[in-house]
Amino acid sequence: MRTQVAIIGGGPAGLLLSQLLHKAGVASVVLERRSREYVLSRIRAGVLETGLVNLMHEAGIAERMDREGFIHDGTLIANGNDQFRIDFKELTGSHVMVYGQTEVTRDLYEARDAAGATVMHECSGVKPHDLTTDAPYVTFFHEGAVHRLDCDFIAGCDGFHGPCRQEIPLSVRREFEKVYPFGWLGVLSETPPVDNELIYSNSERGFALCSMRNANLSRYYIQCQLSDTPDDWTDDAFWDELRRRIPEEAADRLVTGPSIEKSIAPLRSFVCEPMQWGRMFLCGDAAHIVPPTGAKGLNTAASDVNYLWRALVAWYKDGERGGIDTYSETALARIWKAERFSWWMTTLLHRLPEQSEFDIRMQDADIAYLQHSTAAQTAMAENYVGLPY
Ligand code: RFL
Ligand code: PHB
Repeated sequence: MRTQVAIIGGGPAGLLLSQLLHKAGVASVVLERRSREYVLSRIRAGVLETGLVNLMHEAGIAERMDREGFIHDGTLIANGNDQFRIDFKELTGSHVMVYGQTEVTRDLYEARDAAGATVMHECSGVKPHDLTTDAPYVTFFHEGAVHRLDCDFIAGCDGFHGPCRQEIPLSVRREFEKVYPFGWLGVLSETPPVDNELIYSNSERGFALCSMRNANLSRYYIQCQLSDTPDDWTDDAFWDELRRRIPEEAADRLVTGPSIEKSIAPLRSFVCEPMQWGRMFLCGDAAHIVPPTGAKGLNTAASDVNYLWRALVAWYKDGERGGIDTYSETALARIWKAERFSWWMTTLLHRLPEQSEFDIRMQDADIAYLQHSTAAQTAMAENYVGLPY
């Protein structure tokens, strides 16, 4: 088999890259380890920056998002019962789109199918070879046979646990990591959201987030112990704890119901440098992870895709290799800013096990500054809606 770009990983990064390349006349093959049903059953991010929304338009997959997604012009921040709003529209002229990652992925699969693209599921033993030559290739098992895919370039869109990052020799690879001493317990329920905007809440009992997918589908999170399992939390225990962590007037309005999904995610900040090695380029979670507090996971994957797609198209259409050579540098410059913002939002809003009274006063002062300073709100809003590509 031969293609121009071999894409390892059929999550949002890999599929979006494949679709954008297709629109520009560049061929690709996507190799995914899991079944399509499995990929589509993962409940993850829900907030899209304008940059990603624009890429979806460019990729020709925005129709359902434009119809069913919700534009949010602001968000609510709470500290105990104190609540204030950050007005994205007034402060930045921009907004975010609330539309689930699962829906983005579904729209991408449909577009790839409609274009007759090759997306191979349940591939195992995927391995890139000869990355520092002009003729890289990938080997893998599929339906009981060994396959070889020759290509010009390889995109490693294989998530945090994928094999591509490991191909960068240890002598050049640097990894930066911070693991947070708590997790997020998330619940999806077929109930109307408690507010028409998101509520990020710091409380004495820990962090809580009220989010949504649509008018009758809510997504809620609470900070939990890393040792907790979803089975430790009955639905009633979850709702009780959530009520205690959000402002009273919101707790009074909260509509509860059975959970239709319940999961725990650990929180981590991680960056791998460089993001390219020879003819292989890393995109998304394969290269970096953010804690979900700033809603940046999917959005940083999209910004990598933006740079890589443009660089590859410039190579194929104009023989221009500047974008390819500087991909890692360009992508990392934006990634580190998203890492900083996600770390800051996480530190601002969570209770840490070793936090002293002084640390809590610092957190309170930071939130009060955000509440009363237009400069601080503008900085928060500009990062939340997404820094320019
Ligand atoms: P993905 O979505 O992990 O996709 C990578 C794909 O690569 C496949 N793969 C392989 N394929 C072939 N061969 C191999 N050896 C392979 N190994 C792995 C995987 O099966 C998968 O399909 O990464 P991508 O495309 O970079 O997209 C990034 C986003 O998915 C991610 O940043 C966000 O979802 C992060 N994230 C969240 N972000 C938010 O902004 N808000 C959230 O609420 C939020 N919740 C989450 C999350 C990530 C989670 N993970 C990774 C455990 C909740 C969870 C549980
Ligand atoms: C979500 O809706 O899943 C969501 C929203 C905002 C975040 C994280 C997760 O910061």
